[in-house]
Amino acid sequence: MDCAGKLLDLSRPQVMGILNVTPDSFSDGGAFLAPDAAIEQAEAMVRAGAAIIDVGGESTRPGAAPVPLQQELDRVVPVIEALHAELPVIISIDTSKPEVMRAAVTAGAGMINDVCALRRQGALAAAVECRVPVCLMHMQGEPRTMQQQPRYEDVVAEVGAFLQQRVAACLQAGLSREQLLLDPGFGFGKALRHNLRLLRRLPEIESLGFPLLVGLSRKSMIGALLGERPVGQRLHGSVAAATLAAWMGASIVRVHDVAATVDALRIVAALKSE
Ligand code: YH5
Repeated sequence: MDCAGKLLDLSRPQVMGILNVTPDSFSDGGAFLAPDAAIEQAEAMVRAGAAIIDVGGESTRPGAAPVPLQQELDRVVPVIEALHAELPVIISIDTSKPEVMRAAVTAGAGMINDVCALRRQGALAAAVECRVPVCLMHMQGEPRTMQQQPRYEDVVAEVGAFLQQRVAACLQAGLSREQLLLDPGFGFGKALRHNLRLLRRLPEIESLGFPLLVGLSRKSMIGALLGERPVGQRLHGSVAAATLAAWMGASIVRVHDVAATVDALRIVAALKSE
């Protein structure tokens, strides 16, 4: 897959490292220190084998408040410019705002990761202009309230139908098929049973015919399965989940713990090519 001139090898499962550029993630004072700390963290992830760095300036955690446009731009653009200048890695921009997509791609981003699947006003047009791969993710509801009462008749069918609709809207708007990745959106308006069913039946989402990206790292699903384990103690569960997701067909796993996940996916790749 061509990510603004950098090639992403999807013949084996790849790791996307999470780089949060929110105040709580680099809270050692002045905002202008953030790029340095962020670049150091990204460098470590690249050394550990990440193929993509996902830069996000808006928290999409359950209950999180929206971030104003200028603030999101101020957070992510300097970091992307610095990463682009210093690291030979694909940079993904985690945003739902069309203005941030444009600014990020201009600054060097080679992928758009949108948890709203380009449903925001102007996002489809922005993605068409950007000419980089786009990950379309499923979410039921909106971040502030999505975990209050998730409901599905058949979660796999409904997530699949939603993603298919978004693919159709993207093709209609002028995006190319080769540009799209799909993501079932673990934890985004889903109870534990929904997340488990989606993971178990990931091959049905894969059968839509697009590379899959999945994010399970440190999520509450892992905490719940380990007896309400706090977020700092979810490494092993997260690596197990990433391993299974790759085995079930995920092309890219979005994770906090890159080194451990890269090792695990090397085992998956060996088994898949047997
Ligand atoms: C995703 O799945 N997730 S942000 C709550 C947690 C831990 C982690 C401690 N962006 C995804 O990572 N983009 C996020 O509890 C994403 N797929 C894609 N494509 C949420 C997150 C997290 C939330």
